[in-house]
Amino acid sequence: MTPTITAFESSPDRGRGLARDMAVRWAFEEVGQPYDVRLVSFAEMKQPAHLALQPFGQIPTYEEGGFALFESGAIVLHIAEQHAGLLPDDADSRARAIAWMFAAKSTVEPVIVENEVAKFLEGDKSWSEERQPLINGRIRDRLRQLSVRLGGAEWLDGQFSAGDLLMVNVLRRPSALALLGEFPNLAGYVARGEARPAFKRAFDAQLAVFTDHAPAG
Ligand SMILES: N[C@@H](CCC(=O)N[C@@H](CS)C(=O)NCC(=O)O)C(=O)O
Repeated sequence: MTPTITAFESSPDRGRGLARDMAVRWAFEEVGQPYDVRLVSFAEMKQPAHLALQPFGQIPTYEEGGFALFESGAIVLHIAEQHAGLLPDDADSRARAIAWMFAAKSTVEPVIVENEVAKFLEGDKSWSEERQPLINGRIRDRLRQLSVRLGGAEWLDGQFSAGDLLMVNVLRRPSALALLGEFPNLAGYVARGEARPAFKRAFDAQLAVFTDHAPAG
């Protein structure tokens, strides 16, 4: 059965690969699994039918038959466990790849998202500008640590994995991208991820939601 995911009907970035269905689309493309997409409006995301799938009223969700899942990281892990190509066979390497998935979502992403929250929700506060260097400092610290660990390697731990997929996806967020010039090896890492044919197919599919349905004029 073809899995169905949910994605924004109307996205703040107009489908530039930042909404979190991007990682799920990319994972599907890496493993060659076709998928359907159900577009949801912001209002629908807060309705009981969607909340039953995603308790926080967000996208993406994943449905296959009677099975449903939420959280992009968990969905990518589910896809990676069901198909070859995103997790190594060797148990230790597999555990380390999963650790990088968690690192992307729970250690690197939060400091980046903090900046987005600060800009969009707290930008008008008197203390907002004063706080900015602290937020950027925390992002820079994480990027520096990641840069040291990556060193001259192509991927974080041997072959490309779901850990790299989520990490590249997180580093593509504007607040990280803005600092990547200071970390050439991370900039190269992101470029390698974006150059993967599966990334391009996923990116184009998300963008097509907005270009194909763009209002005339
Ligand atoms: N940790 C969640 C975050 C999901 C999330 O923040 N989704 C955003 C789109 S990228 C969303 O639905 N935002 C609308 C809202 O929170 O109301 C995941 O990775 O799936």
